[in-house]
Amino acid sequence: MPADFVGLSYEVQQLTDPAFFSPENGGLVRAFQAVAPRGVLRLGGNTSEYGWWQPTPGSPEPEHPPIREVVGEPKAQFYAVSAEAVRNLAEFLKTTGWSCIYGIGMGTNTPERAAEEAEVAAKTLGPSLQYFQIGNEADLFNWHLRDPQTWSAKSYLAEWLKMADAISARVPGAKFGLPDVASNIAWLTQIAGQWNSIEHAPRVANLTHHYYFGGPATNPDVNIPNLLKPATMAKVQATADIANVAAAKMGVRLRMTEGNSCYRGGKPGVSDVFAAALWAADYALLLASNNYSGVNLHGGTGKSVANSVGGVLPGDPMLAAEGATPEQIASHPHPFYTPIATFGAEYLLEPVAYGLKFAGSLAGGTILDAGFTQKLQVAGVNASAYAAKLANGTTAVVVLNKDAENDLSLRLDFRDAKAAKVAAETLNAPALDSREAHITPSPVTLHLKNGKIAILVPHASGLLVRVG
Ligand code: BDP
Repeated sequence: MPADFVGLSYEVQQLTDPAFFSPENGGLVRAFQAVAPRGVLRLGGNTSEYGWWQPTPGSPEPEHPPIREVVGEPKAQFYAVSAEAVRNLAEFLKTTGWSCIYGIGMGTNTPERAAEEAEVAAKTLGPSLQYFQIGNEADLFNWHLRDPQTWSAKSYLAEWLKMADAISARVPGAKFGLPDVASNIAWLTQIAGQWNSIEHAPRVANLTHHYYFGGPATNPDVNIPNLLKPATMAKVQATADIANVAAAKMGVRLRMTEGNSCYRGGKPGVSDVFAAALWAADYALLLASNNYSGVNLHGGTGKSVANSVGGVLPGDPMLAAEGATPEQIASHPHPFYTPIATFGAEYLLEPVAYGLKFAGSLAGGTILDAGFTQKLQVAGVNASAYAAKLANGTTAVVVLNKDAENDLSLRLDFRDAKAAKVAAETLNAPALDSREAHITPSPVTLHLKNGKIAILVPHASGLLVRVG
């Protein structure tokens, strides 16, 4: 599990405010560092298809191709990405200790403009640039950006290669992630199948895909019991199995570059509560166990994410229908799934961020078989567990008890660590539907006896044990 496994995903449109990703934006710098000391910021999202590169303030806006407006996708409103925003982003990344996956539009872009932007981004970001991503969720372009009769993984790859080649010509050694699909994992298989026949293929760092548990907010199936049930993670495992075959064929790793609990901006009462923290910890560690290089949970400002889905977050009219006043709605973090909530110049970690942070406790370690990780169900309790040998030699175990009622008693076997120091932290909140999450030292002192530790993980909580 790479040291920078933890990641966040933001809309490219966030760059229209150059003061946002800037070292001067101290609250955001601190929030990023609180999520993870090292992490990966991914810039992409639906809005990345509507940005145009503006190298100098006077550069004119290019002509844009016609676009069909469909529900859930942005309105045909274009915006400029400036060199100033990229310069500030570079300093922001240096200050936070994070790096970035830089998203360049495909839907309405040209290879020439993409290459021009990439050249400046590569020079400006330097070692903070992990790789480029061209296009966001191209498996959905048949809805609004391409001809549904002809659009496929094959036509996507042909177009992608033109852009990647143009970028590689101006940025020697440029690396890429692809195909960043919304959900069609078969595209990874198809691309991997075609890859070896490509002459002088561009350098690929990661095969990438997105994941939203469900959506939109109005969907009654998006609820806490469904989010936490073992079948949810079994589906994640099934996708990871397919993705791993494709990645092995291409000799690259995988990354889940954009996802969260509920698409179109999240669901109040599910995405913004403690259940989402337990889900995020479980989800991130399951992908870490499947050799993913990282996970980026999507969020940002309410405005950028609302724009990314057509202007309105479905969670808002839902809250209004439930009787919330306009003031109550306005004071709620937007989007509902965001790991970091923006309130003016203040940034607060939401419950889901604590789940990601908790999973990050194993970052930099070698994942071990925890004995029941893959069973996703422990002694009749809905729980999972993950273990890692950390870089400093410590062995760490994370147990996530997602059960709404049953506590879990376990004996952890650390047979090689007889006289070692034991430390423990919990991920907790008053209830699964609490609008809060905490990571606190375990209230119970744990002891190593004959290489074993007896633990009790109360229902709806997580426990991290470090030995060594
Ligand atoms: C994804 C898009 C992103 C949206 C998100 C959502 O890439 O821009 O914000 O869904 O629907 O499909 O919440």
